[in-house]
Amino acid sequence: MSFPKGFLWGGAVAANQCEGAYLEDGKGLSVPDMLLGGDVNTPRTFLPKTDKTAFYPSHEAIDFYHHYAEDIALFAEMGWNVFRLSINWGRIFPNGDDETPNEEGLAFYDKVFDECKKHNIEPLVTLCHYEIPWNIVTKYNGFSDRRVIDMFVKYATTCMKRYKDKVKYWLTFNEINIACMGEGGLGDLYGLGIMDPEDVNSDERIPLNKLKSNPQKTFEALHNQFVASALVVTEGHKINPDFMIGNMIAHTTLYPLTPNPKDILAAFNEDNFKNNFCGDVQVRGEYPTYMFRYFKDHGIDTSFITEEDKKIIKEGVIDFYTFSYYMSNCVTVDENAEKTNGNLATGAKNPYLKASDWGWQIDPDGLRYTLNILHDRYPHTPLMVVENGFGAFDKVEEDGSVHDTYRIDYFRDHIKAMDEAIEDGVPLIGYTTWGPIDLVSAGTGQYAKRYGFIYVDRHDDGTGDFSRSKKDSFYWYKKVCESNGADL
Ligand code: P53
Repeated sequence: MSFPKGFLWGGAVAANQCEGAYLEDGKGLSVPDMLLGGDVNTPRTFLPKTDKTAFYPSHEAIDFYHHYAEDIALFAEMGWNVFRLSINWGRIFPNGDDETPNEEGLAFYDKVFDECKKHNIEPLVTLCHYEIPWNIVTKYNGFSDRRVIDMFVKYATTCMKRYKDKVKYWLTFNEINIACMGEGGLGDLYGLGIMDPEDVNSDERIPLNKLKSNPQKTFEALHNQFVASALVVTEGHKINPDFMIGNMIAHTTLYPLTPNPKDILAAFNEDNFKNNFCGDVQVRGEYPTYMFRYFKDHGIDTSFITEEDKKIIKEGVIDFYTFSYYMSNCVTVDENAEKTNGNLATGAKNPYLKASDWGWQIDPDGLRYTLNILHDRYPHTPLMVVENGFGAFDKVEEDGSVHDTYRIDYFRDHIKAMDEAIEDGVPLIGYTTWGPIDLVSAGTGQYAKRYGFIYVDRHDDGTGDFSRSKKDSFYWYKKVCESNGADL
C-alpha cells in the first residue's frame, strides 16, 4: 500500500446536479435549469420557454440546498478529509453581469464550508461546473464575448476573497475540454455557454446533440476561458498565496483499436485534441504546436490568440492538474468498427473491456496508464483524480438496503490502479469519487443513473421524498478512507 500520509479521500458533486432550490434566495437561472432529462438512447433536450408541465431535473435535484448539513455529516462518517463541490455562479451573480453579488447566495456557501470545517473536511471548490448564468447565454452568447472574461473573474475573486480562510483548493472550469468532446453544440452550451440565437429563440424542444455549432466561435470562446482561468489563478494567488488553484480535464483515455499505423496516428491525434490540448495550455502556459496544425486544417482563424493574452496565459499556469476518469475508448480509421454509446465520449468498442449499462467501458488499468502518461507529460505538477465512479441502476431491497457490489468492485479496482501508479512514482495527492450521493446525471439528466454510496429516494417521474440511506458501498468506502487505502 503506497498512499502517502495526508492523502485526500472524499467525493465530488456539482451544484447544478445536487442543490435544487433553483430560484431560491435570489438565484438566477443557469444553463442546466433549461434542460429536460433523457436516457441512454435519448439525448437531453433544451426547452427554452420554461414549461410548467415539463420536468426539469435540476430544479429540485436532490435538494442538497436544504440537506447539506445531513449530507456532510454522512460524508464525515465515511472518514473523508476532502469534499469537492461547485459554487453555483447564478447564486452569487444571478444574471452574471450584476454590479454587486447576492448576499444570500454567499451566505449559503459560508454555511456549507462551516459545516465542512466542523467535520475537518477540506472543501475543494469548482468555480464553474456548467453553471453559466442563463442571461450570459442569451445576452452575450457565453464566453464568445470577451466581456464575460471580466464577469467570471469578478465572480471568482468575489468568492476567493469571501472564503479565503475557509477554502484552500480551487478549480477554475470543470472539464474545460468538453468543448472538444461533444457532438453538435452540446459542449458549446455546457462548457462555454454558447448557443445560436436561432436555437435560443426556438419554440421547439431541441436535442442537445442537434444544437447548431460554429467551430470558429467555439475556439474563440475556449480561448477566452483559458484567459479567464489564467487571470483567476494570478488574482487568486494575490488574495491568498497559499491557495492551490487547479484545472480540470475530462480524460477519456484513448487507445488505437489495432496496430495499423493509421489507427496509431488517429488515436494520437484524437488524444492530443480531446485530452491534451487544454491541459497543455493550462500547465505549460502556451498553445501546443499540434493545435496550429489542427486550426489550419479546420480553417480556424487564430488571430484571437493575441500577444497580450499569451502573456496572461503564461503567467497564470495552474498549481495542480485534476481530471475525471471513467472509461477508455478505442480509435480507428475503420468506419465499420463497432461503437460504444457513451454520450459525449463515444468511440470504437474495445473487445477486452466490459461496459456499464450506459456504454462506458470499465478500465482500471487505463487509470494507472493515464496517471503515468500525465506525470510524464507534466513532471512537476501534482495530480488529483477528482471524478471517478460507476453509474448503475440500483435495486432497493425490502429492508431498504442496496447491495451494490458492482460499484464496490469498480472502485476497488480503480483504487488499486492508483496505488500502483503511486508505486510507479506518480505524485497523486487525492481522490474524490463522483457522485458519493445519488444525484442528477449530467449526460442524461436521469436520477436512475445512480453513482452514490448514499441512496436518495428521488426518481425520474418526480416522485420520492429525498430521504437518504446507506448502500453497501458506503460501509466499504468508509473502510477505505479510514485505512488510507489499505483496506480494500
Ligand atoms: P454522467 C462525459 C464524459 C466524461 C465525463 O457523467 C463527463 C461527461 C458528461 O456526461 O462529465 C462528468 O452524469 C461531469 C459530471 C458528470 C459526470 O462526469 O453523464 O463532470 O458533471 O455528472 C458523470 O453520468
